[in-house]
Amino acid sequence: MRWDIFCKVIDNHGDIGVCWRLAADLAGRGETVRLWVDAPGALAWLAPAGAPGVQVLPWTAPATEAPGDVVVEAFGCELDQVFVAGMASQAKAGRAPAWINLEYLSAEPWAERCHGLPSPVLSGAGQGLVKRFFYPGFTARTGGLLREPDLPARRSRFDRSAWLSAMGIPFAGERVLSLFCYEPPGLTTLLADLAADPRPTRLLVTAGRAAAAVQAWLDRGHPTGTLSIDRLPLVPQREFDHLLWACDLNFVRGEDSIVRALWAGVPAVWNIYPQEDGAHRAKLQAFLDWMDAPPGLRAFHQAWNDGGALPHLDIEGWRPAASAALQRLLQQDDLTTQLMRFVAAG
Ligand code: TRH
Repeated sequence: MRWDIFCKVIDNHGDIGVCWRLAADLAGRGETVRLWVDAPGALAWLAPAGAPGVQVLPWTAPATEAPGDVVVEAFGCELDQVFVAGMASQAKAGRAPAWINLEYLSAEPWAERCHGLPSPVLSGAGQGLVKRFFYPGFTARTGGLLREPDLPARRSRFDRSAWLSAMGIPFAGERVLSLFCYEPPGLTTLLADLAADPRPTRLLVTAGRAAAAVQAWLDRGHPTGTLSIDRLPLVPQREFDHLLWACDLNFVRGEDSIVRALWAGVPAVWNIYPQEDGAHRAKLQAFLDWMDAPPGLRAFHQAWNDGGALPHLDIEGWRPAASAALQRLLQQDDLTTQLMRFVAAG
């Protein structure tokens, strides 16, 4: 089938990150995809090699091409009326494209309730058409999570030492952590704790806001003690996955990276995307509930995101919850499988 995925980059890298993964995963399964994006700049490092079957199109002017068989409106970005008019005329000809509204990820109970609901279009060029809401999620009654078919096999073949050495990162058996975050209140305490810990730590810091936040701490002259810091360049998504697989614990953020951290099967700490109305707090609690997170991991999340006394890292203690979460998810169909089935079922 021919898919049109529309993506508006609000900020950071999550919108395009999720849309690219979906586009590439669909194409990997033999689908043909046009990815319309208003700000494609990040794709230069996120997916420098592109993907066979995915055509990236600038969405800086109204899309006037004839719609494909499936139209995905990612994260409530609004389609151009001229494009919707094209969908309506295909519908009149008996070839109505499936119109999917792909939503943000949440473990809150409403994701199950709202997943799959139809939304009849009552006005405008699309009057009479029906969009359907597709909610990603962590349970069998949601649309699931993006997971390429070969991911578990690639993960189990992954050689951590070889990857670290190929990246030019020295490794002598110390614990390895990755850092991808905004400016979480708990960061400075974490850095000080790691520096003072008798066990050596290597912290792999991603480019951008995480690197700037760590640099600000270093600039204040804090001693680094047993903490070694390596700064990474922006790497393609595939390498980003490898980074998460190479670590004993991952600090992640946003939407896509927390999902990828789950696939790594090791503990993760989520710097949730802050929303002005504070809605992110309920979202974080729902995720920790679903994770069956032990009290120490919950307390760490609380302080990491909102401030207060930061508990010590307990990687070993948090590992069983991460393994169990991975096993639960592997029993469920991935998002692309479910989306294709949802579209086929009409
Ligand atoms: O960048 P994020 O914080 O993104 C988002 C956006 O802010 C979005 O508007 C918001 O709604 C959402 O969060 C909740 O975090 P996320 O979602 O993890 O996306 C980051 C992407 O960047 C992910 O696909 C991984 C990728 N990435 C790389 O591929 N290589 C890198 O070197 C880095 C640092 C990231």
